[in-house]
Amino acid sequence: MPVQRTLILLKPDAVERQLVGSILSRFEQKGLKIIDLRWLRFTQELARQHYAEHIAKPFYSGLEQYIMSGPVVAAILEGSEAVDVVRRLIGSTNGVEALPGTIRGDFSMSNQQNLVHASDSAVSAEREINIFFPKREY
Ligand code: 3AN
Repeated sequence: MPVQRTLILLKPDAVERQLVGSILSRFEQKGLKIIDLRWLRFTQELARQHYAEHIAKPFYSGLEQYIMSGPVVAAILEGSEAVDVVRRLIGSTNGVEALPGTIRGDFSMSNQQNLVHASDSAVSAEREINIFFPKREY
């Protein structure tokens, strides 16, 4: 099984609700390795770059407001099949529908304030890692 890297964001609601440690520990307990980690605040430009595929959608302006509403934590996680493993751990987009045992299933009741972003493919992971961690020497 290929070792992959993927990008996660702990979104403003995760930081506000003081769930950063709990969420990061889920990934660590699973066996994923944190390769890099940083705090940042989204600008409008960064939101447009990161959520480029959603700009035309009706929920985009709310999404942009939400992601800019407070600090976030970005991290690179590494492990076997990391992209799919992390997507399964976070659960489906809407916290109301996400299964118990997943991060969204256990901690979120919203389809927007759903705590975590994770890259949805290897191609997205590479694009997103380069956005948030552009100067890597590892
Ligand atoms: P996921 O984060 O599960 O990959 P995407 O990529 O479809 O979901 O959506 C990106 C983000 O946009 C979601 N995490 C959520 O914050 C927001 N979002 C998605 N769908 C909706 C919706 N119908 N209404 C409001 N916000 C949404």
